[in-house]
Amino acid sequence: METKPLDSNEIQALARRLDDAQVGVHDTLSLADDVAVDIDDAYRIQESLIGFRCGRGERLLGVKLGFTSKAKMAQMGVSDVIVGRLTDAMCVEDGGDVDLHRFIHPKIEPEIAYRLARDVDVDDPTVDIESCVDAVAPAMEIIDSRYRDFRFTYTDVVADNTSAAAYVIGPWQPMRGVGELAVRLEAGGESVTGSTAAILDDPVNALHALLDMSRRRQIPLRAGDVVLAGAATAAIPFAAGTARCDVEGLGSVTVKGIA
Ligand code: OOG
Ligand code: MG
Repeated sequence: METKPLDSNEIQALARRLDDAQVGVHDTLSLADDVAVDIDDAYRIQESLIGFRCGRGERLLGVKLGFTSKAKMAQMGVSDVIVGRLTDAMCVEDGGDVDLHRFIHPKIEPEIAYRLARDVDVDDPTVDIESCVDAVAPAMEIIDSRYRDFRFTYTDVVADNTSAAAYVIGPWQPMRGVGELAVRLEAGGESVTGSTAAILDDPVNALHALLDMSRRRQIPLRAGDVVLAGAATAAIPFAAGTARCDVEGLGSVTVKGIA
């Protein structure tokens, strides 16, 4: 379907609708029910939404990839890699508490995090993104789609900053291969197991996917930024109590949901 790009007022209004849903902790319906949004529009809505957050004093701390594993693609019915932004308001310390009232219907998923040691010149075609990474860690992401019942289209979820809500990072280790490590996540009496190989065959490939997306979407990658490579398994509900993720040989990370 050919669509006309949305004008900047339309972009802002849709970003406002998603921002209101997040701040007011209420859901909204698919944007696609009301208006034709193409993928370029969707990233413009995400950018506008992040602008509102930064306008309230939030700081950008990194980026996240979504749908880098088949388990997530199958769970959500979306099969293209997407990118979203992480801010300090989403960062929870390892072992820390997180108030469940912040969220609409949170889920949690096991992730691998990378840390950039230097700025990445995304416009340099010869840049080696792997050499810009100095550390890797086990991590968890709390996702909280602003759409009713987590039902969204590909463009909806991009506009909604890829359902990003919170994240927690375990102990950083010097950068090394994490290509095929067993992963286990436990939360709310449920558990799920998988392998880091589920993330694009090797989470390091998420860095290459990120570089490509960052070039296309003009997303800066800066020294100190965190990169979430995407979930290794489907997400499970995040409920009151401790959630824990163990990654074989890499370490563990916990977070506690407070009702
Ligand atoms: C979208 C976020 C996907 C991942 O790790 O694949 C994501 C969602 O599932 O609501 O963060
Ligand atoms: Mg994720």
